[in-house]
Amino acid sequence: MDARQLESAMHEALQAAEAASSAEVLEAVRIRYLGRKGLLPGVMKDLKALAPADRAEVGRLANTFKTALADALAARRTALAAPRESGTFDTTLPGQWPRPGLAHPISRVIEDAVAVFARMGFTVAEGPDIETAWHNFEALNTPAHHPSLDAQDTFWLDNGRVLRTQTSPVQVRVMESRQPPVRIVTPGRCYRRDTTDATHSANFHQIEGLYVDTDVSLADLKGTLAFFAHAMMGPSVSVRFRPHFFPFTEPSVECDFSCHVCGGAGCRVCKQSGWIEIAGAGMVDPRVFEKVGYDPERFTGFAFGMGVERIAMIRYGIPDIRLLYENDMRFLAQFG
Ligand code: 2NL
Repeated sequence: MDARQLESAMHEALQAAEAASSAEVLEAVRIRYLGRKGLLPGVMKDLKALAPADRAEVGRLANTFKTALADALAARRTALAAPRESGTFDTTLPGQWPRPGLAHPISRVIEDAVAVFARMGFTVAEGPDIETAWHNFEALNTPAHHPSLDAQDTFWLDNGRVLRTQTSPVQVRVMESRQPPVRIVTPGRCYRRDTTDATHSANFHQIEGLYVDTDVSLADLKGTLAFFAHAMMGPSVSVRFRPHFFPFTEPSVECDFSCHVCGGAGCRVCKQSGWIEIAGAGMVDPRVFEKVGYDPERFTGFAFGMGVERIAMIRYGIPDIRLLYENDMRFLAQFG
């Protein structure tokens, strides 16, 4: 075989390597040219028969052929093993499903609580986050010297207004705008100048409730919160009421739920007491009725308030309130 023939065989071989459609075809190309009985070993064996000048040229060309073909075979082998190029659409691949969205645990608790109170005839009322001192404090019988008015506890704005410290001002606004019967719950964001730690946040949420009519009693309050406890935490949870003080209710109570983890026997969650503090409540103080223009001789009512984050933490076993505000999907995705 002379140099010209060898050169054309090399082009053929390189083309065949580049066009090989499978690993098997590629291996057949290798065997045809580089195999023991292939073209190139044959050329090397026949070198001796050539004239010395031709021998040098054909030998050099045979070496170039060998290296070039080995490179082409390796490149094609890699390409055949690689995933399909983009642009080819593999209809057998599984689809990519978007992850379904889910409500934040704070929203979940608000939605569930509102649904429970709706079954007892309560509707939702909302109001502004920036409140007058009248709606946030004075109408609620909270005297000007009360510690909750202190600038250390409340965000006061330059214009004399406040970031509401509870959602009761929403209830004051409803009472100012219409006569009883009133049966409302007020979920919403509240603000206090608390230093952040595992159980405190300067921004937090509350749900308050208000029921005013003729002949509303403390028994109605107890029944309402007991129903809420069962619906929210399960039928085996019971409630207890202990005397307390709030400026806006008289008498005032604190409402505890029996521990849903140990059933009241005592555990880490309830700090061995068997009970968990959930809500503050009481009969609306007649002085509040006077301030909003309700006849305290004709109407009675109860009100209650509870922290949404606290209920979420108890319900889902969340150890630190800050986890609720970090928007970390590794945390939030657990509450589907
Ligand atoms: C608590 C205590 C409470 C109220 C809120 C209220 C509202 C009006 C009139 C009278 Cl308009 N009372 N709200 C009553 C008792 C307790 O909240 O510990 N909240 C987390």
